[in-house]
Amino acid sequence: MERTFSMIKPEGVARGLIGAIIGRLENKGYRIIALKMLRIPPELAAKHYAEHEGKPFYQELIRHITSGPVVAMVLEGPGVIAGLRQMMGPTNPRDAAPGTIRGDYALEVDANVIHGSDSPASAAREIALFFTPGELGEAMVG
Ligand code: DAT
Ligand code: MG
Repeated sequence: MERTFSMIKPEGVARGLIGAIIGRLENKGYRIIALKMLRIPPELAAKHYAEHEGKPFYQELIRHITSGPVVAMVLEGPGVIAGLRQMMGPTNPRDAAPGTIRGDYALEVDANVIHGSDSPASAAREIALFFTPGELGEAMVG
């Protein structure tokens, strides 16, 4: 069964959108197999967004994602990696259609309320950054 990593960003938490966003994901049929609220430390933010290092928006991206608590989760379901990206809508909420999460809840690219892994490799990498095997319900070795 496919898994992906998702995160409600600080502005989504601050605006009280946790329930609305998670409700959509559960209504779709995706299963939440791990969930936590945390304030992301700068080192973890840098690892999570390593692909964007050096881009003009990188410093602001790190400042923003570490600015307040996020809700990080692992979702499971058939086709969940691409399916979540479809539910999120495009990166820039101005391009996102009504009915998508970014289309319904966001206005600007630097505050687009939700993250979702963009590929199987990203999903595996990001899940491992945020969750231990034990937190994923997997057997612990030793
Ligand atoms: P996505 O979050 O849709 O996977 P991404 O990986 O290209 O998009 O970028 C990561 C985040 O960086 C994105 O959610 C918001 C921010 N970002 C991307 N492009 C940006 C830009 N041109 N200006 C400001 N922030 C940007
Ligand atoms: Mg991305």
